[in-house]
Amino acid sequence: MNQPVLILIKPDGLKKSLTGNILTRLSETKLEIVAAKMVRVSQDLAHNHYIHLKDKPFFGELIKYLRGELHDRRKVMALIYYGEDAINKCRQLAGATNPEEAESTSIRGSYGRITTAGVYENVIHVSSNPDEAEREIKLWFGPDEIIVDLFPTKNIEKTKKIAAWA
Ligand code: IDP
Ligand code: MG
Repeated sequence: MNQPVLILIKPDGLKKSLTGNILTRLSETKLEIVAAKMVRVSQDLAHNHYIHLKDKPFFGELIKYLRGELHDRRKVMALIYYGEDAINKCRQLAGATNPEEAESTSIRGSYGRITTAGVYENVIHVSSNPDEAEREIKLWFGPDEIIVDLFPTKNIEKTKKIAAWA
């Protein structure tokens, strides 16, 4: 079954210049990239993204990590890959959450580490199941930013000043 998956190259991945490397690894999946952008992560976005972990002792540090406060890189790269069994394929390549337990040839096994503050810096985020993928994609992307129709949309009236090229 074709499905979408949200991928984030986290601030440590960007700081370590791993973007090309990670995208090359992911291209082994033969999945299609249907959206991509650089994002400055707000407190709200980070909090909502990791809401399932909000009671964990490492939550505060995890939010700082995703926002780039630990790496002086206030950005992440967000992508949506789409295709057959996309979630499984990407999670296989990413490896286990704990980089020390991840297979050594996986992305996290190759490039991840555990900080002295105890956060797993594991270079990449991959949605863990179809429901999470849908929830996360709707947090990170609007319908207009994705080149295929993934989920139902509605039209809303919005009057807001936006920046345009001068
Ligand atoms: P996942 O990223 O493999 O789906 P989640 O359980 O969703 O794993 O955790 C989200 C992120 O929180 C992980 O990628 C990692 O950066 C961090 N994390 C998860 N569990 C721990 C932990 O036990 N200690 C420190 N950091 C953790
Ligand atoms: Mg997860």
